[in-house]
Amino acid sequence: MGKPVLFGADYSVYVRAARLALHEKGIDYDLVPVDVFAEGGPPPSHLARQPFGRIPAFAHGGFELYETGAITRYVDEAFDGPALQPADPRSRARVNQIISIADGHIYPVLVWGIYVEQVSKPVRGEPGDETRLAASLAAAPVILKALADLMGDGPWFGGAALTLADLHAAPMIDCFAKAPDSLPMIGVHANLRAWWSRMQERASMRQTEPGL
Ligand SMILES: N[C@@H](CCC(=O)N[C@@H](CS)C(=O)NCC(=O)O)C(=O)O
Repeated sequence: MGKPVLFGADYSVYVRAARLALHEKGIDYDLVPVDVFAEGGPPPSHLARQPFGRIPAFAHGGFELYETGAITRYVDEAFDGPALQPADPRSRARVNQIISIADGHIYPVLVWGIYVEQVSKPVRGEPGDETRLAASLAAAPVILKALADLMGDGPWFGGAALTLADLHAAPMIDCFAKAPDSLPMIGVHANLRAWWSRMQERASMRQTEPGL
């Protein structure tokens, strides 16, 4: 059927989640660069694949797909390699719960509200939005506690084995971890701190490091 193709940029946390799933499954794939922030907007060829102009988009043997959660679940189910979703309905529900929390809370608050405002805008010479940053810093402990409570004894979000929950959360936590106040906030939760160390040691995380 040929190699799957992922369209996107390596700096994107969503592209990285999809790449992590491909790497953890041991699947050879092509990453085709797309600049959704290009002057004039995303290229028409990308809008034909992803009408909302977001990354990633995915194609495999004539089958086209967008929305990262759909892509990572397809990658897990359509290819050989270690299962990235538990079979048991309750554990699987937990994994899906974490992925929803990543989309609904980690991404807007820890990535956009903290990482973008406190790290990435200043690096680009742009002032961060102090009001948004303060609100996000106030909201972050609730998110981190929810994650720590759901992980329990772990060692992974889905229990004994690495799952898509870890792969969706990790790229976002990697951005958050670059913010000055983040590590003490993560450190309040020993299980989350240990998870983050384990995650950073994975070859897939190193292989998908943005800019490599
Ligand atoms: N719901 C989408 C979200 C993807 C997303 O927001 N990607 C970001 C990059 S991390 C993006 O394309 N941003 C472009 C924009 O906001 O215009 C998915 O799950 O794939």
